[in-house]
Amino acid sequence: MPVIEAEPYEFAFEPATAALVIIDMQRDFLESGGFGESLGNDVSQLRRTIEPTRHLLEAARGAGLTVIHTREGHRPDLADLAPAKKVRGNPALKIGDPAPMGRLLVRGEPGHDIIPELYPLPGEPVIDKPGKGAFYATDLDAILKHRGIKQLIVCGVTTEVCVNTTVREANDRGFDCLVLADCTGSYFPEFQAMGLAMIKAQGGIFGWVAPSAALLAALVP
Ligand code: C5J
Repeated sequence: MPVIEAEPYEFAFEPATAALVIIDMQRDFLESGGFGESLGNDVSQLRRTIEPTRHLLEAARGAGLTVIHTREGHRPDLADLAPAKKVRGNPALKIGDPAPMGRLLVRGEPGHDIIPELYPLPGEPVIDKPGKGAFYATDLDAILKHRGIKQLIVCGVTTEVCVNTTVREANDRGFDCLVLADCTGSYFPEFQAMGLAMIKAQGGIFGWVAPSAALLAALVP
């Protein structure tokens, strides 16, 4: 069994029961004119995650790992959008409003789609989620259980929001999560650092953290 150098201690990687989960690498979060920028964020902060994640995705596909993508967004009729989520922060542009990449955070719009660099292959499940966590109101848990998955290798954005929420949900459901530091990103450097610190603190209370190079060494011997 390959052992990955990680914090707070080594991660015993079991490729046959592991899935790569790529969280919300959508145009709405990583490109100008989308939901992330509409909240006043500097989207360029996230772009450093693309190349290491692309490299890892290629290696995971080559090694036959289960690959799962998630997208945050809502039905075009917004029936699944909690009123509290819509008005939070009193933004000038709200979820569902027209923007340069289509209606913000709405399924089927160009901005809601995954960035071209990490586009899913046919057969790779894409989980559409209305919340921050990938388990809430989705079939992710069933898909993982049906495939016998026990470990999640987690990448994506943003570290302190959807990545942390998903890792906490997964941890409570009994999955071991390894979060890849260079493949996760935040609009705020201090939240990137603390978002990872909270996962690995207290003996790995939510999971493990490692650089993608540590996992690549096990995937591509
Ligand atoms: C946010 C996410 N930040 N994918 N969503 O609203 O982290």
